Amino acid sequence: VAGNAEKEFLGQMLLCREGDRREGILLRQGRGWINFPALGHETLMVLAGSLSATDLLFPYFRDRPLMLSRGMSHLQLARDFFATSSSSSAGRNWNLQNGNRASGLFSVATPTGAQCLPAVGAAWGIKLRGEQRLVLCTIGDAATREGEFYEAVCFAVQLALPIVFLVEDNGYGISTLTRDMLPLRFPVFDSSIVTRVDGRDAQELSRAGAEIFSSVRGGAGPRILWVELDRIGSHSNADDHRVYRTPEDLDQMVKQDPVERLARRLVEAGEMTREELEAMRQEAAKRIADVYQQAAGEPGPDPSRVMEQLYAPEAPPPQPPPLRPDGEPATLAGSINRVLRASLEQDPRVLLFGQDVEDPKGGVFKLTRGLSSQFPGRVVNAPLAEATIVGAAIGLASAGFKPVIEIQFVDFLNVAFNQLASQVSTLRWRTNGDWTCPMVIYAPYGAYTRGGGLWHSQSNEGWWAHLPGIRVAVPSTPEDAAGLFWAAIQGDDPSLILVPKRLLFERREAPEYAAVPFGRAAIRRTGTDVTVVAWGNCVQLACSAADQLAGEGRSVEVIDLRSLVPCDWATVEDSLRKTGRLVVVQEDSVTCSFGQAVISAMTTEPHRFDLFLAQPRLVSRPDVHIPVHPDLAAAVLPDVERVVEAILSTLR
Ligand SMILES: Cc1ncc(C[n+]2csc(CCOP(=O)(O)OP(=O)(O)O)c2C)c(N)n1
Ligand SMILES: [Mg+2]
Repeated sequence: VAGNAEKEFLGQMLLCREGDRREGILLRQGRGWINFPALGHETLMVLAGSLSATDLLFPYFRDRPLMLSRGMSHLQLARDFFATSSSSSAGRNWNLQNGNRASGLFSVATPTGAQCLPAVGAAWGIKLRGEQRLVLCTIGDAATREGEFYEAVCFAVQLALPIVFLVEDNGYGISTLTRDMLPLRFPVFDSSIVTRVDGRDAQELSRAGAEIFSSVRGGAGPRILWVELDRIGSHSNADDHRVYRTPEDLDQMVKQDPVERLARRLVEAGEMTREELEAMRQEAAKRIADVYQQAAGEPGPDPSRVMEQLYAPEAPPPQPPPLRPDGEPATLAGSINRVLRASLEQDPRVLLFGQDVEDPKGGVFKLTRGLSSQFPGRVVNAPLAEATIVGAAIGLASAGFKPVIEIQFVDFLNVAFNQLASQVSTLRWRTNGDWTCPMVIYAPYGAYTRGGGLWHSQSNEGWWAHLPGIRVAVPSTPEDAAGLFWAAIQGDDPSLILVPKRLLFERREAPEYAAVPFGRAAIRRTGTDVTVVAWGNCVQLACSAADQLAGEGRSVEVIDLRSLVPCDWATVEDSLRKTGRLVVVQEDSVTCSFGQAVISAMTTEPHRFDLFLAQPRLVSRPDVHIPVHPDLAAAVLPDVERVVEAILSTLR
C-alpha cells in the first residue's frame, strides 16, 4: 500500500480509534453502556481489501475495525453505543455486538467462542451451494480455549470448508496472560493450516490475508490466521490494565503502536506534512464527535415494543400433501418419516442433519429411514458433537437453508445448551429481526419405556420452554406429529419438537394429516366436571383416568396441549369456565416445570383465578431423576391411579 492509499488507510484507522476514544469519554460521563477498545487491532482493517462484498464475517466483540471496514457506519456504531431506537438491536443488545445482515456481518453473542460453530455452518451452506464466498470468523486468543472452537475447526477440516479463523492474539484474556495457554503454541493444530503473522505490520497482514483468502476461496479448506497484535487499551471500560500490566510493558506497546508508527513513517517519508497529519486527526475527532452528538439526540427505544421479534409474525401454515398411509394403522415414527420425506421433496432448502440419520441405519429410531438414499447429500450423518449439530444449523439457516436436525435423545441436547440458549433463542430478538434462525430440532424424549434410566428417559421440557424465542411442542399422536413437524418446517422460527419414545411405534387409527399450528391445544375428551391438562405420554394417562371416572358418573375434560410454547391458554381457560377444576399431569419434575407454569398462568390472573371452585392439582414426578429399575421408575412417574386420585380430590 503506497502513498495516497496509505494515507487513506491511516485516516480510516484514526477514525476507528477516535470512535473508541469518544466512547471512552462518554462512558466516563456516565453515558452509553460499554466499550471494548480496539486500540492496536486497527490494522485488521487492511484485510477488507481482500474480501469480497458477499463474504460473511462472524465477528467477536472487539471487532470495531473489521465491522467498519465491512461497511458498518460510524453513525450506526454510535446509535448502537447509546442503544437508541434506531440501533441495530433496537436497544436490546450491547454495542459492537450487533451484526448487520446487509453488510454480511453476523451478530455477536457474548459467550466467547459462540460464533465459531454458526460460522462453520454458514461455510458449509456456502460450499453446498458451490458459491465462491468465504466465511471469516474472528476470535480472541483466550477464547481459543473454548471447546466450541475445537469442534468448529474439526468440522471445517472434515468438510474442507471455505472458512478462515482469524485469531486476534493480543496476549491477554482480560488480565490473564495467554502465552502458556494458547493452543496454537502447544501446538494442537496441524501447522499446515496455521499462519502466524505480526499484525502490527499492516503490509505483512495484507499479504497473508490475500494469500489465505484466495486459497480458501479456491477450495483448499480452512485456515487459521493467527495474528499477533497488542491490546493497547484496557479490556473494557470496566477494566484498568494498569492493575496487571507493568509500566514498561505499557510503554513498549505504545512505542510499537501501528497507527502512530504509520503516521510517523508517512511524515518522515515526506508523504504528508506534520500539519496535514494534525488536520487529519482534528477532522477525525470532529467527524466522530458530530456523529455521536447526532446519535445522542435520537430517541431511545420504545418500551412498548420490547416483546417484538421474539418470534416470527404468526401465519397459518399451508396444508401438507396427503401423507397418511393407506389401509394401515399409523405410527408416530412413520408419520415423522413421511413428513420429513415430503418436506425434502417440496423444499430444496431443507437439509437433515443428525447422528446416524443416513441409511442403512436411518436413525436409531428409524425416523429417517430411506431418506438419505432418496435425497443423497441432503440427509447427512453428523459427528458425535451436539454443539456442532445445533451450531452448524444456525449457520446453515443464516446461509438460507432450512435445517432439520435430529438430536438422538433429548438427554444429549444439554451438550448444545450454549448454542441453544445463547444463539438460537436470542438471535432474532437481539437483532430486531435482521438475522433469523429458522430450524427444526427434534428429539425422542420421555420415560415409560424399559430401562431408559438417567440419560435415555428425561422429560425436561421445562428447561427448553424457559428459553424465550424457541417454540416447543410435544405431539402425542401420529397426526399431530406430522402436523407439528410440517408447521415447524414451514415456519420462520426455531422449533423444538419432543417426541415421546414410548409412543413412537404404537399403532393407531389416524385421520388424514393436516398442519397443526403451534399454540393450538386439542380436546381429547369433553367433560364438565374437571379439566385435566397433559401433553406427550401423560395424555394417555389422563384419558384412561377420564374413561374410568366416566363409569362413576364423573365428566372429565382432557386437553392435550400439543404445543407448550406458544401455549393455548384460551382453551384451558374456556374449559375451566365450565369445570372450575384443574389437574395438570406431567412426567417432568416439579420445580420450575411447565406444569407449574400452567397452574401459575391459570391462578395468577384474577379473571382466571375467579373461575376456580377447588384447588388446582399437579400430578408430577417429584424432584428426582429417572431411575433405571422399573419398580423405582414406577415409584416416581405419574400413573392413572394418581391422576384419578387428583381428579377426585378436586371434587371433594
Ligand atoms: C463463555 C464466556 N466466559 C467468560 C466471559 C467473560 N469474558 C469476556 S471477554 C473475556 C476474555 C476474552 O479474551 P480474548 O478471547 O483473548 O479476547 P480479547 O478480549 O483479548 O480481545 C472474558 C473472560 C465471556 N464473555 N464468555
Ligand atoms: Mg486476548
